[in-house]
Amino acid sequence: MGERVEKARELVGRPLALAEKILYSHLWDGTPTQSFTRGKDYVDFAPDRVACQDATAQMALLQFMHAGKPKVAVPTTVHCDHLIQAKVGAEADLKRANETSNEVFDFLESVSNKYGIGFWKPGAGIIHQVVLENYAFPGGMMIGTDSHTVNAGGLGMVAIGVGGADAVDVMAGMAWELKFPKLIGVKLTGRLSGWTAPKDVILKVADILTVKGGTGAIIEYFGEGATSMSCTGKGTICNMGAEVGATTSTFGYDESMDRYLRATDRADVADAALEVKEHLTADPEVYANPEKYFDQVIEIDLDTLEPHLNGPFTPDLATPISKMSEAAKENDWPLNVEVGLIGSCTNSSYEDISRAASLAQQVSDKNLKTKSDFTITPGSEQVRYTIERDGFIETFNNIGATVFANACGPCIGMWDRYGDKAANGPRNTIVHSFNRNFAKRADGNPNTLAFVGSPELVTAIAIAGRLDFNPVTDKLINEDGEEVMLDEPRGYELPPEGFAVEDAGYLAPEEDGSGVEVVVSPTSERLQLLEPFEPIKPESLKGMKLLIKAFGKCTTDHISMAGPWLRYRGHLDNIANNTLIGAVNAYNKKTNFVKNQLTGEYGGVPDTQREYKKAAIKTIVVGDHNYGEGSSREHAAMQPRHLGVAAVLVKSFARIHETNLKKQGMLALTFANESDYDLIQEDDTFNFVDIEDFAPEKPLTLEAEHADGSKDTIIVNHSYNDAQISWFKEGSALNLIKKENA
Ligand code: MIC
Ligand code: SF4
Repeated sequence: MGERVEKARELVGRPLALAEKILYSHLWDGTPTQSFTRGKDYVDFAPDRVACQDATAQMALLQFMHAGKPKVAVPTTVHCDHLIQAKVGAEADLKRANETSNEVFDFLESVSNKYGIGFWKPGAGIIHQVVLENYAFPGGMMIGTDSHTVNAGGLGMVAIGVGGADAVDVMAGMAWELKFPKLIGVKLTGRLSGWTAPKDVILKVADILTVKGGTGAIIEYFGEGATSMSCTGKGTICNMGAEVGATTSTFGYDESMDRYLRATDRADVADAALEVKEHLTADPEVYANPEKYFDQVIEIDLDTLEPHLNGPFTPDLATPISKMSEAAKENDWPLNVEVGLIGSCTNSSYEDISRAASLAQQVSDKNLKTKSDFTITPGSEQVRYTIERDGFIETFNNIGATVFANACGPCIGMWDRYGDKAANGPRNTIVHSFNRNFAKRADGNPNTLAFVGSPELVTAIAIAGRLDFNPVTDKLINEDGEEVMLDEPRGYELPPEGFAVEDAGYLAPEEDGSGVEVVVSPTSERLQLLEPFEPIKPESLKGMKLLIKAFGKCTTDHISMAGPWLRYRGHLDNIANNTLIGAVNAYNKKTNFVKNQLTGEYGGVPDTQREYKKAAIKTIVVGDHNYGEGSSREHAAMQPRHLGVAAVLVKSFARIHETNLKKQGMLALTFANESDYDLIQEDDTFNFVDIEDFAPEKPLTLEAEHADGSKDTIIVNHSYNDAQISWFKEGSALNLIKKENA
């Protein structure tokens, strides 16, 4: 690493930030030979590891099976966490998941075994927590098929969320391409104390940057406030960097990381890191004069930072807790909090749980009664086992908590809160320490307002039962009718008696997996082998129809909803039946109700699109800013592709989704002139007039023919390079890999 960093410093001709050191020391070609322009140059990288979770691994591995390789080229793991529904509690829920999803778990286990992939069984924990505990290491680079892979930045990595097709590149031993990111520096002055937690740092950053402000950038945190914070707290901040669209976030190596590595049984990694520690943080000049080296600098003073709640429906709508009373009144947010949920991949460290437990303990100490329901989803079996040993689970049980399985559960709609009545559920408020709060995300109910806060604040609010409870200033009335205040949360950075676990839930693959058979039943409704996509022919890009013009926020949850649909993640044709059903039609403001131009009738998006497909007519999807925000799920690209959508034209894209569209051989385009979005009409027919000249940095021309015979010419931009244009021409990136390996 040292040699490569020195070479990079020489080529770039100035001191380097940590992110640059990691990027330049992971070039596919080895030692750097040129300096790259941030935000412009596409660069080939060689990540050290890959991680996949069950909901995305199915598609990733189905694609990998086509790559023609006997084994994965870099260490890879699969984690079963998303497919476990939270309903009653850990034990029963896990049992049910093992019954209902055994076909998928068996598939993932056998593919892992065959191709040399480490397998983490259902119940072992959530991918990002397990990665932080076992695999993340300072100065490393990894990719993962989940947007919150960025969590590993807490241990000083550059860890990036990608679609499955990107993971296939790396697993197949090929380079992984990324546009060299821009750099945002966040200087943390002061220190966290009292009620303020690491979560509040990222809630504040989300307020400043908004859901798209980090797009194309790596956020690097530094300053006294960074080094004085725990490693797992850093993980939380990096985790939620996905919510501002950042490529990833990271922190320089410090003693908190050393402590965490040693506590998680990796003294060897800590020792190795110490030997190269000057390369595991930025050059001193960079943090001394950040404005000179970063594209943007943000400063946050932790001494004055207040606890925040972000939401509802978007993670960047930040309200400091002291302003919540006013904000809730103004917006008519229900003040009664029905459920407080802590845990998830974002916030389930020993520190988080112990601090939350110190509040739960005060319920009995001060003779209070917890007003809201309360749930905990531990991030890993190791954390769960340790907090149980240390009595915290009992403390939570005493306030009537439900402990869900070590899995995603309520964070991704796998929360059976309303049975089959979710769609028309009542208007209500919940608070959680997860990361996303898009409509319907937790419980499928469009009328649930979810607010994101630290586990400490969520616990305090659940005790009080009110959204506007400010534990810093407000009193509670206890069961004796006395006024009491909650003491500030207290906890432990790491378990004083060390971590412990009986069965962490890991299965190592066989040394030689060539004999392992992978079976996919042709009649399965959960799994379906993939058929290669046919290239989109230039002729078919004339006479296209509009499928939907999406209005406002259109996240991957709107394009390919999770929750009940997670069960079809391995079956492209079945999951395609949810395509864009959450997107709001700009012409009637309804969801899943679009005009079929062939019949003039209105119907659901997937059905309408299947009609176009039958008639061999390609379609186009139009959208607003940050289209495809959120998840890494490539289903959001593969489903429209499978159904015959050829182009997605928007004001701007979220990074992973844009790449996913390109990888699947589609056209991902942006309006050169944003206001042209308004020119698109419901009955339009589209012609790409110069697609034959598709070339890097050359805009394309789209003609929109309106029903009255008039026409508009719309100039559209794209960010394809030569290689990506060949994905389009071959039908998909995978088709190209297959051709090259044939
Ligand atoms: C999420 O948090 O949205 C998910 C579910 O973890 C997704 C992955 C998926 O859709 O399977 C993500 O963040 O990438
Ligand atoms: Fe799972 Fe939620 Fe984390 Fe996504 S954000 S990995 S759904 S816990």
